[in-house]
Amino acid sequence: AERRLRRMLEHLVAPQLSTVSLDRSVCLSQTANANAAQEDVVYVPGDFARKSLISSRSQYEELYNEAIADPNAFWGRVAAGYFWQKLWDTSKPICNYNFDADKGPVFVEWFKGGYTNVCYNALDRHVLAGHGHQMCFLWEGNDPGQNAYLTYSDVLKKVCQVANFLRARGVKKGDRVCIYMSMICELPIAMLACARIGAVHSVVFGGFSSESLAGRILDCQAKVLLTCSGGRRANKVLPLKQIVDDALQICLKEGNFRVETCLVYDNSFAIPRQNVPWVQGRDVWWQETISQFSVDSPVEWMEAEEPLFMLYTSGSTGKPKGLIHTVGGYMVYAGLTFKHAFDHQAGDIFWCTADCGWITGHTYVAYGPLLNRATSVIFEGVPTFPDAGRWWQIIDKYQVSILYAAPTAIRTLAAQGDEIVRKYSRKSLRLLGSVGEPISPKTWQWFYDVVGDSRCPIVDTWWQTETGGCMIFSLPGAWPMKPGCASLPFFGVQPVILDQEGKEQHGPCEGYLCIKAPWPGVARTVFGDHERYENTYFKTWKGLYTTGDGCRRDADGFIWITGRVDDVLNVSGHRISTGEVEGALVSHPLCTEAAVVGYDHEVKGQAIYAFVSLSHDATPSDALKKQLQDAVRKQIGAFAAPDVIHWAVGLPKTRSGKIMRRILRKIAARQFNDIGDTSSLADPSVVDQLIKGM
Ligand code: 6R9
Repeated sequence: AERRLRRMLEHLVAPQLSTVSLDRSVCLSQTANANAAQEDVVYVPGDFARKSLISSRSQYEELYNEAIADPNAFWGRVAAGYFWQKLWDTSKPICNYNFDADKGPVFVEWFKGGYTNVCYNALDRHVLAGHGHQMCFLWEGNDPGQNAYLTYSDVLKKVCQVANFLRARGVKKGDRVCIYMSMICELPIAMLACARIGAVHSVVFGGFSSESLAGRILDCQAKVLLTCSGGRRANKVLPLKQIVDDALQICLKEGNFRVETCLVYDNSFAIPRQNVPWVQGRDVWWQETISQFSVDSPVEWMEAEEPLFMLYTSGSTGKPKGLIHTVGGYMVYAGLTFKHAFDHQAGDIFWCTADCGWITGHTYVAYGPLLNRATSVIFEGVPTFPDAGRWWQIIDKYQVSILYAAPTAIRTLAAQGDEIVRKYSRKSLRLLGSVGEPISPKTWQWFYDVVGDSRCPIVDTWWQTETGGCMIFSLPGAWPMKPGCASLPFFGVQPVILDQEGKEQHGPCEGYLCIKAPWPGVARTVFGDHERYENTYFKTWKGLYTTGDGCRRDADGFIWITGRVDDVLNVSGHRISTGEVEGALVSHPLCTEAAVVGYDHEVKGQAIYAFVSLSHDATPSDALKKQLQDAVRKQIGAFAAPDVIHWAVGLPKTRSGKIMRRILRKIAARQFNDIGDTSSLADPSVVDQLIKGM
């Protein structure tokens, strides 16, 4: 396999690009508004722009306008690039929808009546066309020296074996399968196996606690669970199977629900087999069992609007929602956004550093790259292990040409200085991408200058679990970039910016970001709770999809995402609900009330600040702080533990009892002179008490 990889790399290394940083001649004429401040604009390096798929704003505009004016032609053409066992009903509009909850149930349908299979399009299609020998996954383990290389036909065979196993265990189309694994190749393989047989996968990020996992298993009533014995992150061992066993205990106790089968990949790098807890009859070892199944497996043809997967995400209130993505629309949208956001071309080596437990991993580790027959790197470890040069070493090792990462990791690495980056060549890179949270101009510039040697454009991609794929991004090569700006909507995406009253604003403005009409990748419902889907996304502003983000539009028409406008926190790119953290805190017997806000954090972007009131018989102590943090670790996961716990005698509430988070945010940010109006508080003196208690 190593030799094969080396041979492939010889043929396929990305074109060598010049190191000229500012070739202003290429894109100058394409600026929407030549008055834009020069210092805010970074021109796409000439070499890149000359070779990019979309190389001008006018070319983009033509496609953008067509997608809106004639969605049948535009999306029909894109969808025709895939294999359909039966074509959608072309006598009807390609998209049928209602976004206005007053007019009846909200629904979205694309390619209705068409039958296809995402796994077939991601694997079989390429293998049948003679590309089975092409590298699919280049896997790099947590420890340097651990790697595995799988071609497209290798992956197809493994997927078929897992698919056959699932069928043998009685999994049928529409059944839910939960996946709880670390970033090994078997994770996307498991997802594709589900897609092959029409089972709905629900991947739960390996950092979630047993209680969170149990909640998700119960909510979707998963028939089978796929996991691995353990995972490794830096020097830590994640006892994944132990967490699974705890979760399944909770399912039994609290929901009287039993998962019938648990398939366990023996990841002996992490945990020796004899230390893995085992339940006879329910648990089976992956390697031994799967190898007994055939490497051929028939495809389940799926109607375009049947579910492909569900993924839980946090909102401002209540328990996490299991968003449903469907076969046809998601496939087409994941495929096309991958191609254009990353300007993907033959020979690229793509690396998305996200975990498959999040939407970014679903769309740009598993589905998008495979639908485009890309070769991609999958990395199990962390950026700083064994040292902060690991990412750059991996880039050189695999000749990565496109790197897609999160600002929080980029900030972590920037803090280590430039020297360790410069130790590595990084010559293979030609494009950089960012996702998950706003990237500050400072971090952007470091990424651009140091990591990309001022030679690689940066595509800043704004999107959400709900949107399925990238929505607003700086289409690489098409127009000059502005550091920190997501810029313009993708083909067919119609952003609308509303003011406080919900009035659509035109021209330069700031307000709430909504989307006017459906794109193929929008989530169709919340599993088991369509009403919640309607209430969360379609009731705030009539007839529009509400994103929950705020944004600003500048004179060039470029959109700058300013962050969440609801009670959702973004800690290191992880979406966390304030309500969930508060719920975990008040579950502690000594905590009577809790209010959680975010505050700016150098590396995490946002960190969690919790105001906690204790019952009268409790004494504040460091030990108690730790207990409270542990309560959050246990109920949600370590990544959601509050960084600061502030003992609060009282919380600032309105006379109707609503906590004024605006004030708490100011206190957490230590902006005491900027607290604002406190006259509507039931007891304004609590503010002074809180400040004194800092
Ligand atoms: C893909 C993903 C979605 C929330 C979203 C927004 C924030 C994501 C961003 C960004 C600014 C970007 N967000 N990308 N903010 N610029 N490029 O991250 O999905 O986990 O559902 O989070 O993340 O606030 O609403 P998800």
